[in-house]
Amino acid sequence: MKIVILGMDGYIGWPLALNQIMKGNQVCGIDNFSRRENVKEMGSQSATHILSMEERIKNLKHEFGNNIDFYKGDLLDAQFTDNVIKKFKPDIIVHLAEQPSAPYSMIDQEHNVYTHTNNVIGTLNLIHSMQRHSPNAHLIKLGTMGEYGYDPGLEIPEGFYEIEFRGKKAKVPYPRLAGSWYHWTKVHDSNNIMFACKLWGLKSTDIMQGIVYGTKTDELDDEKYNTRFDFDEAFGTAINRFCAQAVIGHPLTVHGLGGQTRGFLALNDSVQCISLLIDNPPADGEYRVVNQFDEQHSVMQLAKKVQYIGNKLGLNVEIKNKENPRKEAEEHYYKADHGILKSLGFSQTRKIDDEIEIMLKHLMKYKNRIEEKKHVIVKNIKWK
Ligand code: USQ
Repeated sequence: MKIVILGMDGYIGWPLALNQIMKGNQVCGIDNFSRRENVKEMGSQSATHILSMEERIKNLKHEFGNNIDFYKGDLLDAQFTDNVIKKFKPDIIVHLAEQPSAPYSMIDQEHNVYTHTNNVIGTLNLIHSMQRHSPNAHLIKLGTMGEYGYDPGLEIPEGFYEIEFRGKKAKVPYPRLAGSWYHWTKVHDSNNIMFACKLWGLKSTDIMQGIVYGTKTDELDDEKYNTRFDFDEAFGTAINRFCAQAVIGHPLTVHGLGGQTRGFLALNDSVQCISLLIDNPPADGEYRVVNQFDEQHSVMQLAKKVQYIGNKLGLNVEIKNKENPRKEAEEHYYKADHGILKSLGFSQTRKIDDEIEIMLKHLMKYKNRIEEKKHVIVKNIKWK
């Protein structure tokens, strides 16, 4: 199969590219390297040492032959996007090329508008190019569980639900109640893609993904293939940040009482899920939504896990609650379906406790790189 991976330089894009090349698929990667730049803007760097894309491609070609192409470019450049889709004529397009940080989008107007432009307009350019040059391709788009939000206190289905209103029944999109400007960009994308499927008969899977954690996948054994790992306040997510903090003896930064609950999944399982979706497309014209996570925990439960496992490894891990810089409830009801991926054959390969141990041991090798940038751990980006 011919697969375009948009955002191939990213945390998930890179291990996914390795996974697909090792499966014998032909991969064409695209990236504008904005993640590297945006992390630098935060004053930070990846904890793991990562190679440049040029070096990564050189190593891959050396080991796996010429089944890989890479183009530096931006989805905001409609001509560039069009040229790539026209030239490569992919069977599958995996779209991971978005600004992924909620805190980054909340810094100020400029960061909010940048996130909206990058994510929403970039996706619009992509679906127009698809319609022109690859209308039969399967678009796999990374959305987020955060599109549903964490407020309504209702169970969450996978994308759609049945309602009865004034005597009539219908299956309609489940309400989206996102909690940051970033999360809203994903909602706008979802609406646009759903409409494109209806209008042009495109087929797409919209992934509502939970929080991904870890440094390793089955394909990432060799340090030269490391994927990035962020721990700054904007680009590091809770569990990855807690592990980086534990390694340098920084108290774990639990927001409020840590009562917010999320769905989680290991990097290896995120790659496994996307790979399953690649192999199992929806019908022509179908817009399919899948909820992609496997374990559910509160932030405080996570911090306690990192503390327990870290202490077992000889670290001295302290937890420190801090005032929550976000607009979030202290606690909330959370129960979300996630059966579609299981029905396609997904089964968890990494349990959170095991992966935390693997991650801590791996990050200990990079303690100096985390120490060097420890000032980025608390920046106090507030939801204003
Ligand atoms: N949190 C802490 N301490 C920290 C960092 C975060 O207590 O040092 C708390 C936050 O207040 C929040 C929870 O942990 O309640 C999750 O925050 P997060 O930064 O790990 O995740 P979030 O902002 O929700 O965004 C991340 C990814 C995003 C993805 C999303 C999936 O950055 O790309 O879409 O997870 S989900 O959370 O399911 O919406």
